[in-house]
Amino acid sequence: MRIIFRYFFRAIHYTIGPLILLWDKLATPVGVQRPGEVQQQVDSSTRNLVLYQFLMCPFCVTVRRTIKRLSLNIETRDALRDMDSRSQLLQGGGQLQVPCLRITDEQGDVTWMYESRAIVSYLQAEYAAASANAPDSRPPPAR
Ligand SMILES: N[C@@H](CCC(=O)N[C@@H](CS)C(=O)NCC(=O)O)C(=O)O
Repeated sequence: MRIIFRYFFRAIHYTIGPLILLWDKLATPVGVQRPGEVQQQVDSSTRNLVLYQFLMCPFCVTVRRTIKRLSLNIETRDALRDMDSRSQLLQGGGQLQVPCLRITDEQGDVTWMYESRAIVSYLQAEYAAASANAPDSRPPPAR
């Protein structure tokens, strides 16, 4: 069963992957604009996050698009090609599955968050409010 999954993901990787990347390039989401000091606070908070990912993984594309939409500066590490990142993910998180968001809290405790949906929900819960105050996302004034 494992081998079937492996070949299935490999097939996605080399066939659908490039198409997804092309679509992502052509329809790149527009990031929210925040006032400088709000963006600085957001940047300082996202310094504690690292996204382990594969370039052509569709689940990773979903997370990267959310990151783009929310204008977050999050370090990404390629767990396919970069062997150090791959072993960090495996040793820290326990599974070689991407996307995985490494969250380090103020006490230095680390959480390895798997599942694209969980990661998107987490990012939205943490950072969409900071976007809501941004001038570009305010509703236009009533006439
Ligand atoms: N349900 C997961 C699926 C993630 C997933 O299947 N990722 C694939 C890459 S597209 C993976 O990590 N495969 C492991 C491997 O290729 O070794 C999610 O939504 O994040």
